[in-house]
Amino acid sequence: MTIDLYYWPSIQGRGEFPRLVLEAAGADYRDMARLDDVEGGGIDGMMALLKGVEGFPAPFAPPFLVDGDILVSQSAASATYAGEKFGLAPEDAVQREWARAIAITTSDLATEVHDVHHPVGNGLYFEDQKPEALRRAKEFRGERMPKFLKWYERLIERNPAKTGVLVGRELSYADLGLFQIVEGLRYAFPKRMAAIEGDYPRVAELARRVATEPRVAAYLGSPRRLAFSTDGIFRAYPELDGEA
Ligand SMILES: N[C@@H](CCC(=O)N[C@@H](CS)C(=O)NCC(=O)O)C(=O)O
Repeated sequence: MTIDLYYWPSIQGRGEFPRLVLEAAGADYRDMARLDDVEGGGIDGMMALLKGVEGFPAPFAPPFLVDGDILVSQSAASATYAGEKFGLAPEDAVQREWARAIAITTSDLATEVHDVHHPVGNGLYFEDQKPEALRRAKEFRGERMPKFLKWYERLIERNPAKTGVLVGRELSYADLGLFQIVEGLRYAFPKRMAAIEGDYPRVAELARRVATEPRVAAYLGSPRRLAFSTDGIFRAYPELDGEA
């Protein structure tokens, strides 16, 4: 049965976390907000579900998945659901839990990245919160980026399987999330990433490996993969970047 992904049509945003999993798994899915010609598709279809339709809990915000009568909201929960359903998750119960925690931490990091350009309020333009964004960016680049990247690096290093992945033996949705983070940070903070990426060789190698997985590579080269932009979570504002 087809699984439906609901997210804003024109940005990668948080929708990219479940989307990457669906693509990497070769899942039969529909990207609903991009499908104006499908019943229940387009932005109107997404908004209807957000308002609440009979039989579903109304999610607070996209992304969310609809799989038959199951609705899964939150980017981390959606990526987890798709990963576990389509075999891109560890089998072992302990590692399955660990993968879930990694995905939620990745979602926390995405929020921190977003809050660099919107430190005061989501409803304000970046231009209206620039001094605060500059302060936040300095702290994010100096403290938070290295802290998160070091954490991922250690997970790979200390994973007893020694297969270069974050958890378990095989590539999982947790690794796909890290790939998206690395790509996004390279886009939004190119100078900072160039300065520190070499400190996290396992992270860089894992991101490279994800990008060359045949289904992921095909997706990345397709029109389905939207470009990063200054409307998404990761935004390339040069004034927020720096080597230090
Ligand atoms: N923690 C949620 C955050 C969801 C979220 O903030 N979605 C954004 C798009 S990336 C949105 O449309 N938010 C609308 C709102 O917060 O009012 C997740 O990871 O899915």
